[in-house]
Amino acid sequence: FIPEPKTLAIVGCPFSGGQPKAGVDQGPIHLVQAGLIPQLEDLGWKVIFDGHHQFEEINVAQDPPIGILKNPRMVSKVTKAVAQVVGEHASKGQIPVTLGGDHSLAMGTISGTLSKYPDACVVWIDAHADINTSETTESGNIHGMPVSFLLGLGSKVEEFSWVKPLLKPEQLVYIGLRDVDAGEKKILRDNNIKAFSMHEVDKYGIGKVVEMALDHVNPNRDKPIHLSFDVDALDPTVAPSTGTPVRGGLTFREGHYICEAIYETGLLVALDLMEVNPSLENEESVKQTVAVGCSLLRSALGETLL
Ligand code: HAR
Ligand code: MN
Ligand code: MN
Ligand code: MN
Repeated sequence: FIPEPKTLAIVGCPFSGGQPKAGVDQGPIHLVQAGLIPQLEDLGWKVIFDGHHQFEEINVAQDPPIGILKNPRMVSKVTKAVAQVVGEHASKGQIPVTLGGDHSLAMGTISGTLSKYPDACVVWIDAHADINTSETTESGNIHGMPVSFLLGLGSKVEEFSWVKPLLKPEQLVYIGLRDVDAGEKKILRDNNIKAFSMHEVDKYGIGKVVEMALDHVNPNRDKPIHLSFDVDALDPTVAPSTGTPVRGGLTFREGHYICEAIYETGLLVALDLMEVNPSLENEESVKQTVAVGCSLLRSALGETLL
């Protein structure tokens, strides 16, 4: 008897509309060209490559800012399409692995996951909290806002009415934060959202931090996990090619440890790797960042050191 291999669906999302820097849309293509698919097959997965979704059919002729939110119609339509694709893969029992693209995409991926697994928890690995509302955002870049939409915080933006506030604060935990806006700090406090910044990583060590993070969102280790990994959580010396690098980040091993520990729970149902921007820094930096991206994904999907 040969058991049906467990199946992954790679969803490439070459999208950059949630932030101003060109090139992050080329992230997924670089990750796949670096050999991601055979690397995951080598771990025993059946890998369905669902393509690089160009979202060409999404045509937004006029997209003036709403308040200061930039490209709101485009971001809304693309993330809605991503929610649909991710939800369909999840419904088939496949693990959607979404390659970004900017982190506004997580509005889609997490909506897709929650449509199939309403009790899933979200482990968000990032230098940033991405929880600005339309009231608090100073940049108007929607990649700094997806979590607030998922939680239903802030005043409603009609264009994003398709995003159902399916995530509750207790279903969310952050690791790696170190560049959080004042307005975001207040949101985290007011909503009792658990966050482990780099200060806690230094204080307790990554092993303890991951244990405490899972104890918070998944105390009985029985709920599905969506891991959303922004590559800028890593220190810029480890992952330089990203749009908003912040010094003092996770080491190579700390990043990988998080992925390994989540895999070990056996509860992973969806995975995002976001914000790899192959047009930033030099050729060596790009190679390094893309390689680290592939390597994080392998760790989250079962690669072990021994
Ligand atoms: N907090 C800032 C803003 O809202 C910066 C957000 C940068 N976000 C990302 N994603 N790179 O994590 O604009
Ligand atoms: Mn498809
Ligand atoms: Mn992010
Ligand atoms: Mn970030």
